[in-house]
Amino acid sequence: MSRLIIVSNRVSVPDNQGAAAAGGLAVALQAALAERGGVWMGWSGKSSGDIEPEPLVLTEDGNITYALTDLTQTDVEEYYQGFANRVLWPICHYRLDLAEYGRKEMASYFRVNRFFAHRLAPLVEPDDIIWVHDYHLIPLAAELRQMGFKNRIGFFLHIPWPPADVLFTMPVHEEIMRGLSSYDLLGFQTKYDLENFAGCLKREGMGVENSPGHFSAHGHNFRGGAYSIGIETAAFAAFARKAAAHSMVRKARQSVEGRDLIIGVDRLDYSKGITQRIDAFERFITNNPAHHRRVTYLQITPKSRSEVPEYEAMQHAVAEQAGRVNGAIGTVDWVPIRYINRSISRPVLAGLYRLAKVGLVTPLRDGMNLVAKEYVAAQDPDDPGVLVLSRFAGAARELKGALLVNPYDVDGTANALARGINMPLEERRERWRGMMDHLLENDVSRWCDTFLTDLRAE
Ligand code: GDG
Repeated sequence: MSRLIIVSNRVSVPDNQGAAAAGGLAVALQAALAERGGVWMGWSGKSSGDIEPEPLVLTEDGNITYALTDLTQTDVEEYYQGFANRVLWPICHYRLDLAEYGRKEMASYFRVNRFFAHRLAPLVEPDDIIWVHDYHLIPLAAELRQMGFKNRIGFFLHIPWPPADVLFTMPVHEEIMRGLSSYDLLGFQTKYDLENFAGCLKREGMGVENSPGHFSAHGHNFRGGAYSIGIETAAFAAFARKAAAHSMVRKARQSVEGRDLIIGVDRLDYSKGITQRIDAFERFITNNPAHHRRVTYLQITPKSRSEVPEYEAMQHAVAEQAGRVNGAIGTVDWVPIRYINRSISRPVLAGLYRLAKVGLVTPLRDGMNLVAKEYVAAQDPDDPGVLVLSRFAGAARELKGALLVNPYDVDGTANALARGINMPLEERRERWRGMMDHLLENDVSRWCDTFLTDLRAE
């Protein structure tokens, strides 16, 4: 079997607690690498200041080699915080209003991709297959091709792909489309993202779709498909069952005794719809006085990308909003919203999912959303909770037993919350069983295997 090389902006190097602590995606990729032997290359997360980064730091772990590079401070600011997080991320999440174009940032994005290609090149052998992840590294295959590499190269996009009218607002959209056309296989989260990509390619005659999922553009034939990412379902379910005994989870259970728990878990990101969700929770309480003092909404929101101004502003906005709602509807013995603005450990998270009667997952736009899948996997089969899920998350295409909502519709989300909280046991069980069966069958190992099998096929 050919060796696998994975390239992603950040690399999940197993720490002394073992790989499992890193979460489903890292575990699946590490398993795929261990099976075939291989290399995982990416940015170390560190800056080399204003001097050229040292050569790659290689760490061997069994038959896996982790290859890390630093980036200069200018590249961290322009490539990562600038173009990746202030242009591609907002555009792919349909936030044209938040995209900040700058020539320096765009140039840095392509420069860093060339730098990655040059650092990777000495490690690549002719039979290796190369799997590139996410929006930071779209031009990587084009750079490798220019250097003469003929390897099979695949790309998986973890975030949504927008329609042409949105993408084309980006000044370098043609270069980005050209970059994607250099891969052999493009993986998207859903068929809607794939359709959007095909629409972008055809709109200005940049390429053609010869048959469904088979494209030609810029003199290269390639394929595209929908590969919805999963979680380690069975392992996470067992993990959540055990986590119920964790001391922090027991304390949490005691502290909500007699009240229903609603849980939200999101990186602090404007795409996750956190402020709209808090509005919906407040509306739910206002419209349903019977639930006043009878529910607790726990929102766990680790800080994310705080160097980017929009994220810093949001941090203040969410804290202020949660405080305002607590002030407006709370009582001396009831804090309606518990807001935690930092990361909590994975076992505690799993136990809290299981404790919650409703999982409230309402992104304004999301490639997939693994929280929705983890919430389902963590439930007690005898007494499962209800998933309230945004129709704009990729996961909504799969999790048919969820109560689907439009997160922009505050009343609609408030009504779904009421329906979820009051849902009879039989209906909860039936909805949950269907979703769980789907997640067991379509777990992250299957996602990984399917993509790699298709990438290997000529
Ligand atoms: C991108 C795409 C796509 C969150 N808070 C804590 C914590 N988490 C973990 C969750 C989950 C992960 O972070 C978040 O994954 P999501 O999928 O929900 O969202 P993104 O980070 O935006 O991921 C997304 C994904 O890539 C995979 O393709 O689904 O659409 O945007 O695993 O559990 N984990 C711990 N403490 C926390 O406080 N331990």
